[in-house]
Amino acid sequence: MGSDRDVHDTEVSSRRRFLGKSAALGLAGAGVLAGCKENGAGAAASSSASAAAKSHSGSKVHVEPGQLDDYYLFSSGGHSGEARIIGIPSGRELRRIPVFNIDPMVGWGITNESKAILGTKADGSLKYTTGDTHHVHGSYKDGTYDGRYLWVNDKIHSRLARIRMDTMECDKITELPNVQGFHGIFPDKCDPVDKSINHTTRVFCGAEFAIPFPNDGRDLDDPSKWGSLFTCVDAETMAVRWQVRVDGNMDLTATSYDGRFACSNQYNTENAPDQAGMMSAERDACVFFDVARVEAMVKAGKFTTIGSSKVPVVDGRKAANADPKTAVTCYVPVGKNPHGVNASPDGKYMVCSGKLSPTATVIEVALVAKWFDGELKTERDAVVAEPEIGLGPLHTAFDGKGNAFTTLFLDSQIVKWNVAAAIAQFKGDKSAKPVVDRVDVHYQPGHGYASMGETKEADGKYFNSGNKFSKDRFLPVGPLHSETEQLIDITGDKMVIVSDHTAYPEPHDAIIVRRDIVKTRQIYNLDDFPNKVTAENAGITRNGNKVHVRLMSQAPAFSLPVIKVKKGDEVTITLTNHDKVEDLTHGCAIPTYNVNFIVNPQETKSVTFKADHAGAFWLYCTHFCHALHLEMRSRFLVEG
Ligand code: CUK
Ligand code: CUA
Ligand code: CA
Repeated sequence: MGSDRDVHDTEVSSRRRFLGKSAALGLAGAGVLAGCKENGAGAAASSSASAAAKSHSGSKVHVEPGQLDDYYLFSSGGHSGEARIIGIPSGRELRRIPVFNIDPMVGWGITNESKAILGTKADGSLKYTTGDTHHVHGSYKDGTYDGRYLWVNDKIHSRLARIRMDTMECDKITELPNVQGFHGIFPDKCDPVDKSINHTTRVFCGAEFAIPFPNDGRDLDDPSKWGSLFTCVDAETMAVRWQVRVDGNMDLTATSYDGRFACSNQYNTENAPDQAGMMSAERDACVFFDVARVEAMVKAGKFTTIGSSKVPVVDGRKAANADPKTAVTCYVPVGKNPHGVNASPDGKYMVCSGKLSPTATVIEVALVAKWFDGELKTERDAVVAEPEIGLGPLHTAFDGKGNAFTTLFLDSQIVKWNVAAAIAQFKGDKSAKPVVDRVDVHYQPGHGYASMGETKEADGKYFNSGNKFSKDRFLPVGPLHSETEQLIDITGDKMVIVSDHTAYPEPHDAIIVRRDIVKTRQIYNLDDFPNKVTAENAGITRNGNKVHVRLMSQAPAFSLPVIKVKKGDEVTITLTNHDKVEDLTHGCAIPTYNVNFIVNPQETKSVTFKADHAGAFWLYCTHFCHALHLEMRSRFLVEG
């Protein structure tokens, strides 16, 4: 196996020489940038990796029938608009969480309760029915996950959603004002002023696209007037607290462990409206926000507002922040068009992956603090390392033992490199060799994430490579392929790919959380639902043409065998599931009326619709619940 790896390394480095820096630094070969690697290289990679998997996997990742996984992987779902839960190491998909999408399985986007969270127009229809989720992050306490919340972004409509981890359901969605291309999110880990508040109270949001302020049709032909805002959302109320206007754009977001900083990598410091312009500067930046200073500005009334939005907007542009001692922002120069910024678990560093530069840039958080204190000459002096790691670095994860793992999109590799060695090399130590190991993945990795890697409890067990192309890895299923997620054992010096699993297009980022942190409810609590239906209020009430059907389910029956309404009525059906047995879910579907949702044990949901056509329709249970599941139905009769 060792010689396989050596042969392969040679092959890869010659390919790198062949591509040269023009591919990394310029526009050369759109196909290369798009990840169209030649098949030959791919096939070679494939055979060496499967040999590695054969020699190493077995019991390590095979979770025996009846056994449980060690970790939860919480993943975004890309333009499916959802979030997902996967067991690690098995790769078994455990659940999908509808967020910005419509999901008839649970009734998301169909029930009144989910519509209220998603947001409706004046006529009661949904404001949006699509979403594009990229980043899932969890709430923190003491520098690690506390199992309360997950947050996920919607890039299309600039919304932030929160998921309760006890039920794994979205409970709030906030649309961010005056931004577009809301991409990076990260919760804070500690309060910037009151250190006794060492849990998440804010979520920071970076916006990629510049737009006119306000975006109401003005300045359409003058992009020089457009801009991007960094947004802070309250973790509990989900209200937008404040925004900061920046020079350039934002991409990914990270937060420091001490609570002082949020930061965002910028690939378009040029503020260019076109691709060539976005790649014109030799360096871009990672912008740091001094959170306490921003909040002091807001408190002191030193802000503006945009259009009808009441959210305070603080000026974080360079011209207004020339004096470090009062600045709210610090723009640290990094490699060209970087992608991804990640905090090391020791709290010391932020790592920006180069993307168009074959490097990663290591920024020391304490030096950024020094800059804000006026004790550092230039912003660039906060950079303590910039190792060459390979082509197309996108995202970096950590093992908690001083090593970083960066996805190389163009090289189709994960590179393991040592942060201390990179720093030594940067200082001039010629014997320091940062790169420890490389492994081929299949193919073109985007995000990579390590077990507990975004916490102080990073345990260095697993790294998951989220690959953008799978080609020959699975049975072909038509022109649209599955994505591959590859699990890598990172406990040893050498990385070992231990399994592949599929992913429905297209997850971006995920977090891997130890299972003991996640404490879910077994059933719902009846009293959590103000509109619950009990024996006391069950039945049909009418108020003019508004009919309220209060229904109960208990296996294997609904409480009403017949529900009769008149054509033209506005019908609300509220259904409470009175079963208390774990996993005993019932469904409620009405043919031709587009009603389709489930109620879990002790849960209540409702739907409202117009009975606009007459006839007999069987309201039936969709979720297999009992030997008499098929018989579990009521007659929904609409008189003409
Ligand atoms: S982004 Cu998709 S691979 Cu939205 Cu985090 Cu980098
Ligand atoms: Cu109730 Cu099936
Ligand atoms: Ca750029």
